[in-house]
Amino acid sequence: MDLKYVQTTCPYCGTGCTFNLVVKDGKVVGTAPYQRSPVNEGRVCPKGTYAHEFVNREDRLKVPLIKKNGKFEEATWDEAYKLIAEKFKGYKPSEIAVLSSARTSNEENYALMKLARGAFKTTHIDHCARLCHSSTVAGLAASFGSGAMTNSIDDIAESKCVFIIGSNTFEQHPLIGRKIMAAKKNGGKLIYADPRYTCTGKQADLYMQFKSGADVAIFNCLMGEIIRNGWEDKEWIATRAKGFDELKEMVLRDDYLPENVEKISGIPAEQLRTAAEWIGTAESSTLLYSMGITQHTVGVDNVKSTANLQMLTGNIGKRGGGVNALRGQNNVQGACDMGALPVVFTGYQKVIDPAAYKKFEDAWGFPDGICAAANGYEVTTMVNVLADNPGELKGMYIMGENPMLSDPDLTHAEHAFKNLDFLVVQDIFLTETAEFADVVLPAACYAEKVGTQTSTERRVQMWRKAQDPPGDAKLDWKIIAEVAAAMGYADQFAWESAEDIFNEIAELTPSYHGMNYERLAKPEALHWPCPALDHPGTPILHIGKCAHPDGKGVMHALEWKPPAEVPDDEYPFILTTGRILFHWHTGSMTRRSETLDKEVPTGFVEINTEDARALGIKDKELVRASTRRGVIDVPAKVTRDIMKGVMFMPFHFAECAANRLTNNALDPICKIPEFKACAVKIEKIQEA
Ligand SMILES: Nc1nc2c(c(=O)[nH]1)N[C@H]1C(S)=C(S)[C@@H](COP(=O)(O)OP(=O)(O)OC[C@H]3O[C@@H](n4cnc5c(=O)[nH]c(N)nc54)[C@H](O)[C@@H]3O)O[C@H]1N2
Ligand SMILES: Nc1nc2c(c(=O)[nH]1)N[C@H]1C(S)=C(S)[C@@H](COP(=O)(O)OP(=O)(O)OC[C@H]3O[C@@H](n4cnc5c(=O)[nH]c(N)nc54)[C@H](O)[C@@H]3O)O[C@H]1N2
Ligand code: SF4
Ligand SMILES: [Mo]
Repeated sequence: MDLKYVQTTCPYCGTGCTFNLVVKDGKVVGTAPYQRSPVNEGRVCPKGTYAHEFVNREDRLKVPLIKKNGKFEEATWDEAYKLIAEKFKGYKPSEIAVLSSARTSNEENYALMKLARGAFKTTHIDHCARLCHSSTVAGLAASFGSGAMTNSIDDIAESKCVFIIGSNTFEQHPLIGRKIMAAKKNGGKLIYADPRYTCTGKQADLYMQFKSGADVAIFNCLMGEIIRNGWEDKEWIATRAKGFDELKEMVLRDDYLPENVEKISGIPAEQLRTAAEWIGTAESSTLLYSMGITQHTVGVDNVKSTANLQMLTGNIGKRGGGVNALRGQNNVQGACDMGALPVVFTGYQKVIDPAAYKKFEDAWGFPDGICAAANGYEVTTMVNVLADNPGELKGMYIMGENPMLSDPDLTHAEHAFKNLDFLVVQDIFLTETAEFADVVLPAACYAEKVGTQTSTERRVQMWRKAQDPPGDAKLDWKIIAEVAAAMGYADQFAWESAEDIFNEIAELTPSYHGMNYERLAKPEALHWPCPALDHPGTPILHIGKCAHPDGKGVMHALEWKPPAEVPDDEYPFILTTGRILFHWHTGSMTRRSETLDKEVPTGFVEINTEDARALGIKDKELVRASTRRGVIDVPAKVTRDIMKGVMFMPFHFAECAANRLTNNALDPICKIPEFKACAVKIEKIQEA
């Protein structure tokens, strides 16, 4: 048989595994191991194994669609471009909003950022990082001066104590899970804190179960214990940190004594003492977190707390240490790096910094200038503005996001999107959001592209083309360049390849400056910052000094605050939401993957066994879940693995969408919604 093997990077999570796509007669038919990647060494999780299954699905988008009288009709690319250009030229820049995509490459995010700021001249560009790690970007930047995972994935295996809080690593970053097992084999201890006894928790040496929303109290308690026992790293604090005295005063308060934090969190005081001892006395201790920490109205405080603990114990800028924020989507790190955020150009160069602004204005050379030198709206603000001030935003361009299932409080989000005058959605499938669009543009998927993506450990790796896109579907960056040309900006988007775009990025972005396709094609690729062609890249950040101008790390004294909505008589349980191993977000790809869909065909709500008994609910029974925002019917999954009083629901399933229930209360700094805690009522469905 004539098979071709094309090395590429996984299109799902931020771990950044490499595998081969198997190609037969010009079509992708399977995946096969690629042994030389230092990240996954030939292994992948189920999503990687079956990452070919959605690629050639019949229902891939193949032609542009234009909605006429409420119905989609097939159109030519020229008709679609003409309509888009006409509409967007008719709006003021401030009336246009753009959502970029952590599913697409760096080159495509850069192209869309340039389209937004250069051609549409709007400041309103953002993407799903807002719903994900915006707390990390804000919190770690305040602590260290830079908002990324500090150490490499490989480095986790060297740690003598791995503390995981708010990350179900074995299901959501499975190949990072392997490094945790390696650390255990090397004699490291594993501490796991989560409201659910997940498969990650089942590997732990110490498991602490707690009520969603107690994180800052837990961190303050651990730090109080460490200081009371003299386990803090006095030298690190004296030479590298600011703010220790205030932090110390806060965490030593009686409120944060283990017995008191037991009352807030439900974790037995003895377990808190043990955790503090293991973290405080280990030769090296790493901290891993993800959405359990970030998706709260106190998300930024939670993130700063992780940094506080790691600085206190001298675990920053050190092998086997670090604050390892596990980034979610395959290229969410890259989408942020590329400036698909409302406040920065590439490499976090601020739009309001006159020097950075001039640099991009000059380099891009738009004859009529670029966007205002001002900050734009975050995703969550866009939705609120649409709902509350109809007419303020009129046109929206969405590439590779599905907010009509991933946004909090979907009833509110739908009401908001209905207030748009004109919506363009560029996707690979007709998603819930695409159904809302006026124009749908069919895009090529990862298997059809050349490009780069940046994994959670800041490693920039390549996608390689294995087959042609279906029908008339086009590369995302090509579509963007052609929209720009239709608006009269062909010269600024005259790229011939993704590599041309990458070279433009490298030119304008100090942390990517030393990268090019030749260097990135090597199996180990490069970690940013990589400022020069002879620079080897930077697997570990903050060695010797932090990224703040004075080189110091900043400790923050933080008080614990409860979630925006807490249980009461009417809504007596805490609802938390998240993910499962076999599915991806809004299911657009995994629910179209036969093997994955068969594993878990629909949603569920996890209910503690005792709570279920009190409610008279049996396993697999359809129950009604309601919050102040919505009602859904969903099968119950009765389990001892979830804390009493807490319910968990994955958000992958449109037919029982968790986001009908969630709360769009936001963190005041980073504007992330509180996906991880709201108040819910669960009832038996009474037969009619
Ligand atoms: N299979 C799969 N993998 C994925 C994804 C996917 O959709 N499917 N998505 C990717 C993306 S974009 C992301 S951002 C990551 C997310 O990766 P994770 O953050 O690991 O995933 P989640 O399930 O959202 O939440 C993690 C854990 O937080 C716990 N939790 C709930 N409430 C709280 C709380 O108040 N405090 C704390 N500390 N923990 C709490 C939940 O019980 C859950 O086990 O996963 C990535 N990987
Ligand atoms: N309740 C609840 N809600 C949540 C969360 C939670 O924990 N709980 N987590 C939040 C988080 S962390 C995240 S990251 C968001 C994710 O939210 P979204 O980003 O909205 O979710 P996805 O399903 O990943 O959407 C990506 C879209 O990109 C399309 N796509 C894939 N590849 C390509 C491509 O190459 N080109 C183009 N043009 N399109 C492509 C897919 O078909 C899909 O429609 O959800 C958030 N929502
Ligand atoms: S761990 Fe993540 S990157 Fe690796 S195969 Fe699984 S989904 Fe893909
Ligand atoms: Mo995410």
